[in-house]
Amino acid sequence: MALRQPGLIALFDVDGTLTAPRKGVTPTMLKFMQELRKVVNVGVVGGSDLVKISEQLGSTVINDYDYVFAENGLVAYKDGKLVGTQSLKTYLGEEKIKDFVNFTLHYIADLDIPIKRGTFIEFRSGMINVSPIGRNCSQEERDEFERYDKVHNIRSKMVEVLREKFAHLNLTFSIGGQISFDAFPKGWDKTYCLKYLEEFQEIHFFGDKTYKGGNDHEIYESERTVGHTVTSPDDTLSQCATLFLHKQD
Ligand code: M1P
Repeated sequence: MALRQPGLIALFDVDGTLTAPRKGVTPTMLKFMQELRKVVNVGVVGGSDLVKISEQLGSTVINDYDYVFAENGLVAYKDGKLVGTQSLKTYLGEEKIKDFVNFTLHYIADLDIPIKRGTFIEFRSGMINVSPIGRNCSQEERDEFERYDKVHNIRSKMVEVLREKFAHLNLTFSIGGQISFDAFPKGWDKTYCLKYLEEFQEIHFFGDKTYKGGNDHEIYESERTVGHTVTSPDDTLSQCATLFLHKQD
């Protein structure tokens, strides 16, 4: 068996890179990741919280990879153990959070979209996730909202308003999924997880939303990483096989 290369890590976004958006990982990808782990260190970094990442990558996810970064690394696991969390509550304070939540809920209440469900705001450890349709919509309703949003720009218009209204909070708004967007302090994007990877000289990052405005953009552009844009989980698999596995032959 080839030895793992020290100083080298392959780091993967989740939605659109290891899995289809909000869908579970395929057995083929799981098996491939375990093969990859024999030759390089492997980490995953998702915008979602650990509950959702576990739904997608499996309940043993924190033990299946060398590093798992939930909420962009604001909740970080190494070798199956929690190594760091960042708290939005401490950073912003209750008053500012309340203003943000109140304004956002009023905005959503006034929004005329075909359907609304529940859980319009999800408060996470290091970010606030906002969904105009509501997070507990069905998969079919989720897909439908995504199509509707592409035509009507519900999320991007809402982000514009929030960005202006809460300019003093210095927040980043990131549309990384199908039905929602994340709001977090500047710098708490996916580059945040790099602080846990100081020992690595070569960090290969794979993501599908590497374009400006996408939630993989900052880490893809970071001088600490070698960025790779992928178009689907199959493309991830093929690019990684070429980069890391074939050269072992
Ligand atoms: O990982 C990308 C995004 O995945 C989910 O987005 P949505 O539910 O809109 O498809 C969310 O967990 C979001 O926070 C995350 O950035």
